[in-house]
Amino acid sequence: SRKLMIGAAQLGPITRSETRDQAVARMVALMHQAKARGVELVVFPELALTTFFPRWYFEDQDAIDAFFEREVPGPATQPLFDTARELGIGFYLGYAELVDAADSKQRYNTSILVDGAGHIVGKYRKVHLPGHSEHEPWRSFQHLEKRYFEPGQEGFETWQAFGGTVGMAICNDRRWPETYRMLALQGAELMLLGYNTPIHYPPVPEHDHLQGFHNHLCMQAGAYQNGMWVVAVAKAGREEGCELLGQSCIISPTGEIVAMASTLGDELITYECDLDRTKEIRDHIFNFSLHRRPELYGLIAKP
Ligand code: CDT
Repeated sequence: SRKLMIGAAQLGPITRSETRDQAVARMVALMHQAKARGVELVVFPELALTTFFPRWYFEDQDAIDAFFEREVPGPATQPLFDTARELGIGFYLGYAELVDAADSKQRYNTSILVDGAGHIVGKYRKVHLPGHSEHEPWRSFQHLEKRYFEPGQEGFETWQAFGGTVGMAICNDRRWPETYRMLALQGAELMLLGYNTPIHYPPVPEHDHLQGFHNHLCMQAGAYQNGMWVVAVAKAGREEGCELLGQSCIISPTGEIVAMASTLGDELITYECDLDRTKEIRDHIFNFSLHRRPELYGLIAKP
């Protein structure tokens, strides 16, 4: 067996006035808790350094860019890297990335994977950007990811780290079966994901009571159908008047939830994940090389 002790470090709300230093201090505290519980890898949420700013329409580009990082590690995030090195704990972190070149600027919803020596192992830019790109004043709050971010062009990658093959995804990616399959086809044994999920979905409010169900439904199916561990971590609770789903969880390759957060605040849940358990699924029921029929799946890859 190949056991990896993983911590899912849910964050409670981050207000608009909260500084990056304050958010990072909360994450450093969770890393110390994690160390005391034998954790080797901590997963933080999507856009973990600030409030979930796509809920507001801003015309002033400087106001938008204030939520973005031009460099990571930078002054505010350096303590996360220092703590990783000091404790020998790796982490996944979601943040808004601004690539500020001389003649162009790109903005992505990004996550990085950092090892226990404080080195960046991998970077992922969100592929499935939800929401809308124009201001829609009829909504009680906006979801302007399509306005503020470009979709990642690198797609889904995996990295050799923490004794296994690791993939990353971000929030809305978890609702798409292609995310898991692209990672699994590259051997991912573990998918790490952060999310900010409003309970209220303005276009289809009759689904509001299903947010928790859909969250787990897609990830449990994705874990099982691809035989991999899934670690999914929320920014939760009432943030600037918007209720965000909690229920951060660790899901085994059999699709079972083996650990789940029970609050809407800063909370660490842990589980010792045996990466070899992926074989129970991938050598048998979903043995890709034996049973897949890609010659019949062409439509899936067509626009
Ligand atoms: N952050 C993010 O991707 N949130 C979406 C909200 C629903 S679509 C407006 C999600 O899939 O959880």
